[in-house]
Amino acid sequence: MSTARTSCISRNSFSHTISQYGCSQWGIFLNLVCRNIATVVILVAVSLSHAQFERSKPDTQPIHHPVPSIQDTESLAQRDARMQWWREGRFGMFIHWGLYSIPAGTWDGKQIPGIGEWIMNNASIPVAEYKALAPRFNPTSFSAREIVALAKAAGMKYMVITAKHHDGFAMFDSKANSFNIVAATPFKRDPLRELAEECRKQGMKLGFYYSQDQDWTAPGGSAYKTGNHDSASHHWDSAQDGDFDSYLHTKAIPQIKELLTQYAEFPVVVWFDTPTANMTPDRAAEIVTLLNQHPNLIWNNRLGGSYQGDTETPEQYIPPQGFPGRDWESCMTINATWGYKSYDTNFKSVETLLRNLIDIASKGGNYLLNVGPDSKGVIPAAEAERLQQIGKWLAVNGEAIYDSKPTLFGPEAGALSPIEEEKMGNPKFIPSWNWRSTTKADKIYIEIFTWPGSGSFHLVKPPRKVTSAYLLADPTHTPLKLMQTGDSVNVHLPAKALDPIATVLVLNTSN
Ligand code: FHN
Repeated sequence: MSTARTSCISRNSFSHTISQYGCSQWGIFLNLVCRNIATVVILVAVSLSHAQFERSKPDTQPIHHPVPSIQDTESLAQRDARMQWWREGRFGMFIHWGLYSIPAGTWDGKQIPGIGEWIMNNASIPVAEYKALAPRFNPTSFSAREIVALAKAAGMKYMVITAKHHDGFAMFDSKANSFNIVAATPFKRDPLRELAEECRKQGMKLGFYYSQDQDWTAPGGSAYKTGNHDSASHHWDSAQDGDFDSYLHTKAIPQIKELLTQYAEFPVVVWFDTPTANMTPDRAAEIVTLLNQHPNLIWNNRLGGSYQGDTETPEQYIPPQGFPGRDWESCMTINATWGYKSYDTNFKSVETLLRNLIDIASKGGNYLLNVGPDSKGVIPAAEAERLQQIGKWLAVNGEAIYDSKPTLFGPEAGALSPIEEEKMGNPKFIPSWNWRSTTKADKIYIEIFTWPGSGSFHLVKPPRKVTSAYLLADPTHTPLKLMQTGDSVNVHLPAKALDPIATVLVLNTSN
């Protein structure tokens, strides 16, 4: 564990390159996987114990922080209470929305490669030219009511919106800096305030993303290096040059204060991003002093300065084993960009999105699924439709996901390849997509993706005695025939799956 922690610090806090966030020390796991796709005869050798997926306070030496954070001082019970709603929620909406939705991936007539919200950096757009987008930003079709309602319909329990991304444009009413949606655009409305009101009305939790370190329009803000940008400052326009401390003290810290105080009970989450070497422990500690004044707040592991925060944040991937001992949240795009790009139609299928959610829940994590509203403030129809479909599945099967505990098995998720390697030279994890499992109290849920042709689901050595079984999508919960032979159990299934993507088999169990 301490090795993993060291690795996190070096990758998250002191890196100038974009990396996959989170520790990747999987160790030697998944030593036995037996699967038979045709019959779903699964020999479950419990090589992974339940405890490996449980989230608790890590058993590590505390890191010395200039200002102790809440995670350094609270008890395990206090931490569990603070994290409770988040752990139960499992599914959240990430919203990347800002000025970059106007160019939507195209600048000077050219399609700019890369993610939409990075267009300023990727196309080396001068500060004045980028700032000139603000007077053109008038997202009159933005409806907080509709967006919150969509998140609810999708079965999401919280949302996190970009209050300020790396382009430095604040999507809220900021007195600290006038480059914001209220002061600098004809729109003049504060979407964060409107979302806060709607979240309050509709019973949704609201969090704010804030790029505390990179800021490409404020003098002194950091920038990741792209192409031929200056090798020391990574800037592409002298208007970006300045003193990082003065950026921190005149913009980032005052704006974080505003975000923490202007919206009553929100934010419940602060989502920091891309710390660079500039975010030293002492500088991060100044931000932690503010965060500490909000004892229920949850914040991620991307503040920098060696602070670990509450949550690991694997980006665009699902860790094969979750993060033992840590809360975690996989953040993923619905197509290939976070911020809107008009020509990115590379949408993931509902099947993929739903399997991701189930896979993540089975490993004890949360799924933060991104949408990118356009310059009128509308979530593209292809994204909204997918969310509605996920919500339909959750309306029937949500019991297996919300507030669930991770799998009691493990090998069903896949195995390390004996031959294939990933980029770093480690064995490649090959996921298997037959089924996943979650648990709650005395129930074991088996989310079946590949319906067995054999007409039964077979478990060898289930970790608890199976007393009865039914399908969650069967409104009558008619008991399924069980056959116990030796130390294995066979559950008879109907010929056809009740859901083409995932049918949930519920096993009532006793110890
Ligand atoms: O650079 C950002 C990126 O634009 C996006 O916001 C993602 C979301 O996790 N975070 C950074 C890359 O890790």
